[in-house]
Amino acid sequence: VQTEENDSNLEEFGTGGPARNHVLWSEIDRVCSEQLRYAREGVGQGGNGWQIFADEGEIKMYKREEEVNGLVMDPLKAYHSVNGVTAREMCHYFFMPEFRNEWETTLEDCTILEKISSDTFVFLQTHKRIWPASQRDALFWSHMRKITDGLDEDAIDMWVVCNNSTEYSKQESKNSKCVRIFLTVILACQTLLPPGKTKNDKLSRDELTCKITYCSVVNPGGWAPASALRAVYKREYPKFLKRFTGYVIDQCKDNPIMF
Ligand code: 18C
Repeated sequence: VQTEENDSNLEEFGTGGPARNHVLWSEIDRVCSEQLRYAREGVGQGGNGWQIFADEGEIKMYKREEEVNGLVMDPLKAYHSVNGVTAREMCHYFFMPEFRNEWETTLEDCTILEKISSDTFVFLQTHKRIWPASQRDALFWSHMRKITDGLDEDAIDMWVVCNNSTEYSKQESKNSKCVRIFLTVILACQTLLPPGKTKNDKLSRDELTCKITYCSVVNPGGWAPASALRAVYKREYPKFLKRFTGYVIDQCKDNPIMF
């Protein structure tokens, strides 16, 4: 990961902090709230277009088949539940760029274009090429915050990371043949404890459960055959969720619990 701009703001995570004064802040705040509302909407009983496409243990992945001007833009909604980590830990490893290469299998290069604050960065990512399609890249802001209202009844805390494409930084692709994709992603995590326990109790990691909702919409930016694209995400999304959560569990297992 390369850093092109540095800023040493060290405010508390999830407060907005200095990011509040940034030109992107109103968009970041609005999109995070919208995405959180969207993540909380269920997938219903199949009547509203959500179809399950991956069902492996705790992982359930749903898509809605949508095309705009012939481009596949199927929204994805995935659920998972893992033991041994907190919501904050899960979001921390998703958000912090220094870990990304270790779990993100489609990544070729990740550059931090701007550190708006310690919980808000702008990234330019180049992804691996799938022959014969053009290589893709993405320019997006990423924001991590703590959520204090509307938690599930059994949850003790909630953290989210929201990623959303932006054109605010007119950064060109690193490779002139790259097609820019547009993404909107939310990772929403809640921590659950055994009945009667609180985070002030002495806890072991096997008493922690992290309930995850991951939603994404990726606009491929330029034409790609629908069947190939659907085959790619059917393979890549379950691979991502298993690998990422497994990575976080492994990183955290010998560390003190971070709420
Ligand atoms: O959310 C995830 N990661 C975050 C941090 O990186 C961030 C990034 C999201 C990028 C998602 C889009 C990546 C597209 C890359 C092209 C595919 C390369 C595959 C290479 C395989 C060897 O939010 C986790 C993201 C999990 C990504 C799953 C794959 C989604 C595929 C979407 C298809 C996009 C069009 C590609 C055109 C290919 C045509 C056949």
